[in-house]
Amino acid sequence: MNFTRADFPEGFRFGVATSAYQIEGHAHGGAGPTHWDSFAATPGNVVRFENGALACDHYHRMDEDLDLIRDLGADVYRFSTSWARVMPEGRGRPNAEGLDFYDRLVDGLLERGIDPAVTLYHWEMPQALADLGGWRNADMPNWFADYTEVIMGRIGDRTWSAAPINEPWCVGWLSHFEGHHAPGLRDIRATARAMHHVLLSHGRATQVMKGLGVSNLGAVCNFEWSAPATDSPADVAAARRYDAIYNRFFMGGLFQGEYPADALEGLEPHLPQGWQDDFATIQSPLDWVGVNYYTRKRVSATNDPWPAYAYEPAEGPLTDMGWEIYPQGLQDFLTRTAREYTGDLPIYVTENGMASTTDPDPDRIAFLTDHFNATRAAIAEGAPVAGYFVWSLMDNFEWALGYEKRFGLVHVDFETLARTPKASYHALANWWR
Ligand code: IFM
Repeated sequence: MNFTRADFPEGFRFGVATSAYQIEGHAHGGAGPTHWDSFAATPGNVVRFENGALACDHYHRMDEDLDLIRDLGADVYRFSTSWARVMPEGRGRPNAEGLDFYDRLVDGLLERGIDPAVTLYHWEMPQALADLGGWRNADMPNWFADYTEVIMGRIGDRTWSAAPINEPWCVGWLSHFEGHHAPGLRDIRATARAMHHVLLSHGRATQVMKGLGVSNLGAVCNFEWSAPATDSPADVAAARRYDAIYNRFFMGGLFQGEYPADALEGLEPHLPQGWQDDFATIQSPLDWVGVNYYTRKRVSATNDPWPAYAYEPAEGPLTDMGWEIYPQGLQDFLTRTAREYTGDLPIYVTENGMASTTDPDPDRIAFLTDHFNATRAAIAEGAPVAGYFVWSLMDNFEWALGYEKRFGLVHVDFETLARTPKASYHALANWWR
């Protein structure tokens, strides 16, 4: 990797990202059950019936992991807090052990000179709230606001940045329409409500954090480039619909106070009453926006009811996820985000990386090199990109795909839990340190 820090704007921050359920080991430390535990316990949902009970056992190996981040030379560590670890029932009694854990995590980062970037929800909903309908329930924004108050009341004085919810598309669409993630629903009404309540919860949490004096607040969305399978008007329109649902719905809500017409076409009849009145909260001003980017999809039209599209097989070089390697999409999303939604607001690439079992991993080094170059190209075009965080620090629980898909810069042996930095880790350390 032939970069130096001087190849990026002054003050540009490099970092790595993880999430609670994917690394911590949810069985430890008094955390309450989550909908991912029950989803994973249902045969057919997760490969080899795996779950996050032990994961990387980061709960007990935190110091070793923080040393790895320090030795990598990362400026920022993006992690998430687990709602069910902080409040095992989702509401009411906080878990002192859980709060202490995140307190130690933040202090451990600061002691090592690393900026803590927290996300408050990265998918493991407390089961007690899932039992009440989870994101479908109109009370979710209130419960989420209460949780925000508890966790950020404890660590918000020392975090560098905070974002309420990771990847609203996955929380809303992937989990309630496609059924691939917990709670595994396939229901358009549940989907519409989840998509809207996620954004409203984001807004409520942002207001709570402002009230607490927490600084540097943002939103983290995932983006997937949408390419029509052919030039036919039907495929072009199908790709537009995919783009509306995946990319423009959330950015429209957060930064324009409206949802795109081609998403409302199918979702509007199922949105909660009075949804138009919620944009004042959803649009609470932010200090930055996070772009999670991995790939593009080729989309074709079908004769089914809305959204009437199908995914075509990916072409070209693929990662172990079967995702096309398409760095141009990152450049295009970074410039489009600034141009159409956020103007001068700093943009962070809050996740980017590849699944590969190759070790040593020249393929990951090439992938990251291409995506760093895409980021530099976007900056040259005027996009105010201020940082880039690799997904992920170490191999971890890749949700429905279990432990088979390895995104880590650090190899984890899931028998012994030994951590071994890969070639990509050393390649980054060479110029980050
Ligand atoms: O592992 C996930 C992460 O939890 C959210 N963004 C995408 C990653 C890779 O699939």
